[in-house]
Amino acid sequence: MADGFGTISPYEQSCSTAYRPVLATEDPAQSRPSRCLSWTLLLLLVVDVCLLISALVCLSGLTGEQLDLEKKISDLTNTAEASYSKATEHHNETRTRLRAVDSNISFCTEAVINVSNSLSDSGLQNAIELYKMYIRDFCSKKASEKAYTCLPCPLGWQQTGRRCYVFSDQQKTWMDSQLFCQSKQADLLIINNAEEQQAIISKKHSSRYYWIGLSDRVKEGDFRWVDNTSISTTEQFWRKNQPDDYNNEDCIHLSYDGLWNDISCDTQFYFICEKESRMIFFL
Ligand code: MBG
Ligand code: CA
Ligand code: CA
Repeated sequence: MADGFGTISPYEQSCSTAYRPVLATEDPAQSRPSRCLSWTLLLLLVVDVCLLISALVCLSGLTGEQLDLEKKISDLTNTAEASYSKATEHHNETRTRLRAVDSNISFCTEAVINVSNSLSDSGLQNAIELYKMYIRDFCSKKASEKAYTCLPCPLGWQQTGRRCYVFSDQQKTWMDSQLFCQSKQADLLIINNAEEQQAIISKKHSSRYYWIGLSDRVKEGDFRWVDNTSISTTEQFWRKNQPDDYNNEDCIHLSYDGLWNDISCDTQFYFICEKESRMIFFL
């Protein structure tokens, strides 16, 4: 067995993958575990060194990236700080300017009022007069035409020739209706002829009663329009057997069919206001 170079026992081969001769001088019972340990330690050391080297390599890379990142953050911080201080500067400047403008506003307002006063006193009045002159000239040429360009009804009123009508959307007593019309520079409707009677019937709501400007409130049987003209001067469109002054009926309304009836003036009905169209701008 002892050939100077030693022999390999099955035990040793199982401890290490590497081939390792056992010296003849060695006591195999004692040296086998310690040799196996040293080989294992050596292997561990090599592995550790490798790990350490790779860790160092990684760390050095990380540190480089970290440094880059830190630099970027610091650059950004500097830029943001610079922008902020610039914005603050602008803000302060704007505030100062606004204060200056503010103090000037009251002065400007006064100036504008003065200028507009002087304009309405002289220049503006002249301009208006000139404008009126042109309109008058224009309208005198238009007068022969049937178009009432220069004689319009107010907004919301219905126009038939020079007559303007408005049909109420609320119900009132006869007197309140007349007062309402007067507040619109109008009167309750006066029906002058059959043509107007027909025009009104065609415009009115078919299922509503409407007050018209006719009554015998002052003297029983003496029917007068709100402009105080007598009914005898105009055509009449009474319902059958009306007027009958049934229980003191003094005010006249249009029935569903548009024919006339006298009824108590305190009844609440819809009503029709009428006024003449006027030259534009009241020239
Ligand atoms: C009503 C009239 C009323 C009175 C009454 C007489 C059915 O019509 O509205 O005013 O005239 O008739 O019966
Ligand atoms: Ca009456
Ligand atoms: Ca009646």
